[in-house]
Amino acid sequence: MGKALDGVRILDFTHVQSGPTCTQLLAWFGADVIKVERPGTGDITRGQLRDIPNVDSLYFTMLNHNKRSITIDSKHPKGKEVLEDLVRVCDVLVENFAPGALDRMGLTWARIQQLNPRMIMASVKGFGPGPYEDCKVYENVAQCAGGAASTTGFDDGPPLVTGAQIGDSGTGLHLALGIVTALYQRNATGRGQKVLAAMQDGVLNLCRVKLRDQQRLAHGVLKEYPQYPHGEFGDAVPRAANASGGGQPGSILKCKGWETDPNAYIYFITQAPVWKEICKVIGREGWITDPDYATPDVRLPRLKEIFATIEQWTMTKTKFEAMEILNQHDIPCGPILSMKELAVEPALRKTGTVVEVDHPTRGKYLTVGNPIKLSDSATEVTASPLLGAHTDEILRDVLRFDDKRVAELQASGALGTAGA
Ligand code: CAO
Repeated sequence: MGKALDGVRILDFTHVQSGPTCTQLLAWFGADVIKVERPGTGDITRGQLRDIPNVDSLYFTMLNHNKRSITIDSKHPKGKEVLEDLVRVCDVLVENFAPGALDRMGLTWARIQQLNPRMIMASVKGFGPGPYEDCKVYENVAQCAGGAASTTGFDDGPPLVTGAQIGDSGTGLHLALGIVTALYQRNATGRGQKVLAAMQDGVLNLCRVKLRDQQRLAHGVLKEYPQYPHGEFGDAVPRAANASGGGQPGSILKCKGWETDPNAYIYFITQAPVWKEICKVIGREGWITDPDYATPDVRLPRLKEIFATIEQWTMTKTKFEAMEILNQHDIPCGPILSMKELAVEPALRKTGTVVEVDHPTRGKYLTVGNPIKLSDSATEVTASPLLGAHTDEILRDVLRFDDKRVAELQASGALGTAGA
């Protein structure tokens, strides 16, 4: 079976998390991803958060599957020549250096267009043009600057960041969409273009419901927020704890075993169309017709009490028992699943969302596979490359360098192999 992006060649100048998640997705869709790394150390994450000495970290391996690695010193004159040769034969250059780093390597947009007018140059930056455009940014900075932190957490606590890497992996996803869109447009125009995904923009895009609420606030308090009816609303969207971000109120409720298991909870949504069912399941049939509970509007000021009552029921069941019963009645809910539980979830293994990969020096480990399933472009997750594992192969097969040229380059130190 062919792959959706067969024939697309990516010059992958990414590091850490945001850029690598993007190019990993493209690799899973069939692109040939050539990861350029600094000789000796490579992507800094290879050595970060290591669990096994001298073995590429899980941080690195889980973000760089299905790629090839070439080591090039981009500041060495001969290294620069190789990079320019690669620009000529690739379709997309992806990078997430600090602002200005690529220009300092000599790879300005003007130079790239000269070398290859069809080249798409895709970048992740912390901020778009504006006062912060020169700033370096990491995940949590983006979560804070993009509006996620100010709207996450409990009303009486500080802003909170979320474990979901919406700044890095979220922006990588945005960038991947920008790249395939630019590739599509290139079919018609024959020209490349620049693609920019700023992490602040990506996080704000994912927080758009909160900008919605900011504007609703001008017309009155937010009745589905836990601050209503007794708490205070200021002039900015408050933290909504575990309230649902949509039109159907929801909350996290304790289940059987919560006293000892930190994840014995369920998310419960009091969706209006199944209100009758909810009342029957929890034994409060009276609420079906009671004018204080019968409609969504009258329930809003009573949500705290309603969820506390439902919790009396969920606490008599494990989260899986509750899930089973509630789903028989089409009541939307979801167990709070730990990473331990997700790692052994058979359905996720079956679909390839969680896969076991064999790595040449690490052995077997678990990773998250491609979460996007294409019926005509299957994903096979292969190990991340060892540092520089494909340097020779790429010089010979992609750039068509002969033995003499490869030997000269190796001797020059541009590949970090001088004297090796
Ligand atoms: N050979 C030689 N030098 C290389 C090289 C290679 N193959 N690859 C990179 N370098 C050099 C760069 O040229 C740059 O040098 P100069 O600053 O002297 O020009 C240098 O390595 C460091 O690049 P950097 O500034 O991008 O890296 P950093 O570790 O200082 O900063 C980060 C990391 C992530 C803060 C920054 O890259 C950034 O803000 N990126 C954009 C936003 C982003 O993607 N953030 C998410 C990161 S994941 O949480």
